[in-house]
Order: sequence, then structure tokens, then C-alpha cells
Amino acid sequence: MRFFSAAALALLALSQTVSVLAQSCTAPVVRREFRELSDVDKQKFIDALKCLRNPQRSPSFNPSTGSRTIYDDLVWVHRQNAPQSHNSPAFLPWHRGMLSLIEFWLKSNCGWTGGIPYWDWTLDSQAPQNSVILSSKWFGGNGNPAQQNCITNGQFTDVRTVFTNPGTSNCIHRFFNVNNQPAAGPTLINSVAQQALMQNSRTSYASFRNNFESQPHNMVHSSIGGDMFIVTISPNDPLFYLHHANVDRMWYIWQKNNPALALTYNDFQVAVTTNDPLQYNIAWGNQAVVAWFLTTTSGGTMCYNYSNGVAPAALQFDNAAVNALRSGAAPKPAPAPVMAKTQLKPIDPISDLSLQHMNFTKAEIKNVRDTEAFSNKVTKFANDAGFVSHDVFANTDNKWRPVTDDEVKVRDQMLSLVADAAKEATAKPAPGFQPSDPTKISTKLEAALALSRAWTLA
Ligand SMILES: [Cu+2]
Repeated sequence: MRFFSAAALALLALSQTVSVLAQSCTAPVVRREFRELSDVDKQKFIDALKCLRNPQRSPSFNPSTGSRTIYDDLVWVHRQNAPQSHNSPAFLPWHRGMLSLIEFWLKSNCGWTGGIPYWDWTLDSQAPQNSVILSSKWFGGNGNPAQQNCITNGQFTDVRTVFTNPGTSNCIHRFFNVNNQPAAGPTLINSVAQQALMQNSRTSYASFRNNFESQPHNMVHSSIGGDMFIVTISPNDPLFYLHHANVDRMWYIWQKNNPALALTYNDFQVAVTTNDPLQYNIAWGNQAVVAWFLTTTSGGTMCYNYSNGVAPAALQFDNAAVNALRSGAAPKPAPAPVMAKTQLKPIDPISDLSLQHMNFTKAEIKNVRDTEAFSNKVTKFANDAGFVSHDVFANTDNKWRPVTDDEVKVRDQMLSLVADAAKEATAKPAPGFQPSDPTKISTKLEAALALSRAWTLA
């Protein structure tokens, strides 16, 4: 019976799955925001993650590396392929493949039938210290400086990692770090700045990949710190998967919103094609190529989509108000005064140490700093204009409700208008620069502010 080890069977199952990639994906699994899951499902997901880290239930496919479990195999695969799959065009498809692998094993080996939950950072951007995801009930908070920055609360305090940063202990480490200072929580991008990055990423795959890998992706890794800070072994921290599911979701949204570019793949520096191989060592032989991962519904293990996510329960969406606005009726009165007092926080920059650690070139560092400065200009513009972001109502009482399709449309339209207005208003004068017509900017802003009245505070 040893000939048919669990590992061999799983690999067999996987290559069979892979061989049907060309088949249509009929029932995509829905990846949901972690807060969207019931507490029972949150616990089931965490239990499934623990099962993948249990040597009895999930023995390693690749014990010669020192790995004991499937979970550690994936850390090893990530470490092995880190140079090819970061700071390069392969960043998005490679991680999309990696997420589909853990999703496959969570299901086949550990009974988790949902998709990997994602972490919509914007919901925690204004008060990361209150994030339910980082609470002691679920993934735990900051590391404890008195214990080598090991996490000492949450459900993963007993994890013993195999592939550690040399010279450190084998717990999961975190060191919330913002602007080179210890912080109450990680730096997370707000929804207005994130939308502005989206608006800046409409020209090519390369523009999107550059903008979103450097920030917010790197910002989350570096400001959580500890294991997440070390690119190679960052999957030691289970937050890696929630974080990367959200990075992947941003790509999914970008693909939906830019259909002509959705299946394209390019880079500013190097020539690439969708036939470029991607290496996963423990799965798919050497057959995986970028093209497999360009859609989330290619078939086989690639068969999922993303939910609309959640909004603060205190914020109610009034579809009738939007329809009235569109039919030219007079807008509702201005929002309650409490809404006018709310301002978005600026973004704290990624630490210098972190940038050095990621082996960035000078040009890449400049790109990160430019993006940070741009995000803060946009944030300031939105604040000065009196735009009230939903982010400021999030995470005060940890009560959430699902977002509808209609609401997503209106919200995206509103955020795009604010981001576009901000972009035009703060554009850097260049040779031949024609300043935007101020009337055009204020028209966009007025339209955004009108749409914002579709939400009321309960
Ligand atoms: Cu990575």
C-alpha cells in the first residue's frame, strides 16, 4: 500500500485535474470576503488550514526538502520560485496558480468546500487595529516583542514552521511596522486611492501588475512584518493566502473592467508570452504556462469567481435614490453632518528596510515612492472635496452586510469619478501640459457627490 501514498494519489488526482483544464468550468466556487462567512464557516476554514499543517492528515509530497506537510510543501514551492514570480510579469499568474493549488488541497484533503476567503484591506484601512481578521479570535494580531515577535494570540500560536528566516525561531512572526516605526496595525490602502490606482492601470497588463504589486501588495507584506516581510517564506503566515486572494481579486476586477486587455500579458522591461512556463515543482509537472491562469474559469482547478464582498451594516444602500438621480429628479439633501466630519487617513510609506529587503532597484523604489505620493494626493483631494468614503464607517462595530450587484456598479462609478477628478486636479505639469478644465473636474466631483447620497447611515 505504500506505493499509493496519499502524496502520490494527490499528485495523480492533480494531473488528472490539470488534463481537463480545457474543459468548461460549470460550477465555479465563490471566494468570499472573510467577514462574509458565518462564524461556523470561518472556523471550518481555519480548521482546514490546520489540517494541511498536520503531518498525519497531510503528509508532505516532498519530504526530502525537510517539509513535513502539504502546507510546508507550498511554502517551499513559493521559496523555490520566488525570484521568477515576484517583481516580474509572472507575479499575477504564478500566484493565481499557487492559490488554486492550496484551494485544491483544502478541498481534497481537508474537507473545505468553499473558496479561499479574501481580505478586502480597504475595510480595515482606517483602523487596522480593529480588524476582526487580526483579532485573537481568528488569525491573531501583532507578534510579541518579548517573545521574538512570535504571535501569541489567535488560532495559529502553536504552529511550528519548517522554512524559517535563518537565525529566527520557528513560530509565525509579525512585526507591524509603518514608516520604520512600530505601529498599531499594518498600512492598508483606502478605497479611493485603490480606485485611483485602478484608473492608472487601464493602459496595459504591465501597468496594472506594476501598480498593484508594488502597492498595495508589497505594502501589506512589509507592514505586517515578520514572516510576511520575508518574500520567500511569507506563506508561513496564513494571512498570506487571504492577502493574495485579494490581490488576485483585484486582477479579476481589472480584467472585468478592461475586457480588451483581460487576456493580455506583457511587461515594460522584458519580452514575455502567454506560453511562458510557470514552475510549481510539486504539481503539474513542468507543463503549467501563463495561459492557464488568465481566467479564473479555465476549468479543472481553475474554477472560481469572487463575491461582491461586504459593506458596513450601518451604511444602507438606497437603490431608489440612484434611480431617481438618473431620471433627473432633484438629489436628496446633503448627507448628515456626521458624514461631513469624516476624513480618510493618509497612507504611511513602506519602510526603507523593507524596500532594501525586496532587492528593489533605484527605479523601482522611485516607483513605490511615487505611487505612495500619488495615493496621498488623491486621498487629500477627496477629503478636501468633502467626499465621504465608506471606509470611515467600516470596522467600528464589526457588523457587515453583503453588497449587491447594483451597489457595486454605483460604488465603482462613484469611486471612478472621484479618482478621475483627483487625478486631473493633481496632475503634474509636463511639457505641453494642458491643465484640465476646472469645470470638467468639478462636474465629475459633483456627480460623485450626488451618487454618494445613495447611501444613508442607519
Ligand atoms: Cu509571493
